[in-house]
Amino acid sequence: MEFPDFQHAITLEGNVYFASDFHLENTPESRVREEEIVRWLDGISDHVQHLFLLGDIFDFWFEYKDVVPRGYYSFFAKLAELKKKNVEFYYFTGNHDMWVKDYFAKEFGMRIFRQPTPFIINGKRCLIGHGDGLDKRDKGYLLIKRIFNCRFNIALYGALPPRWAFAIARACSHKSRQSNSSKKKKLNQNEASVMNYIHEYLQHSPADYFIFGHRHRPLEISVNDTVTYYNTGDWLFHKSYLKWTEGGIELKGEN
Ligand SMILES: [Mn+2]
Repeated sequence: MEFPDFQHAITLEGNVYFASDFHLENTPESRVREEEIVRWLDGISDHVQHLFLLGDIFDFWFEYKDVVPRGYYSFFAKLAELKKKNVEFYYFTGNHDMWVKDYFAKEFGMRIFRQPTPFIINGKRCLIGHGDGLDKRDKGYLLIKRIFNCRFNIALYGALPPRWAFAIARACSHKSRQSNSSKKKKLNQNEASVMNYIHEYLQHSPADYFIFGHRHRPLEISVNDTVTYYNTGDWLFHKSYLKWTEGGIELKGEN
């Protein structure tokens, strides 16, 4: 398990927003969700300077050399508009969109991150990530993640006709969501593993804030007197996000 420290942290200042787990897909329900997200982005467009997308933005994403998945036109149009206003984007890939390659970097100038990464934001040390695979005891998941991240395997998958590739992905994604929603015990275990990671991290390096997604629960947890763990929640149920402006940090959304 790696504990990246703040020696080479990326430093930024200003109005910063964080959101995750939109789980956009090519369905009517997702279109409704997409419009809600676009309205939210529209509402913050006059003062947002940095936008962090903390993963699982798409329920499944796979980009081919000449082709990207259908849909998401309004979302992309809004991102393009924000880019024109010089908003900086930071895209952390999640377990559902780990196969993001260079499309978002090239089209929207996004910086892509695949691991928890240290930032110094408005003077505070923040460790930011999607938040999956933080439990080193979860060997099964970490192995699957390694297999899926292997370049050769990605190339093999890319050789499948898109119709098969997306059918397989849809089946896997729905299965994983079913097992996640039915096992409350697992949810609490996941919470404990995030807290374990944070405590271990703090033994290695000081930090002020830990900001993750993935859990689909908006959370603000005091780790101790000076350290806080925020979870951005999701847009399937909570429409939640983290807002960091001159007034401080606020977790917004439907709880
Ligand atoms: Mn996730």
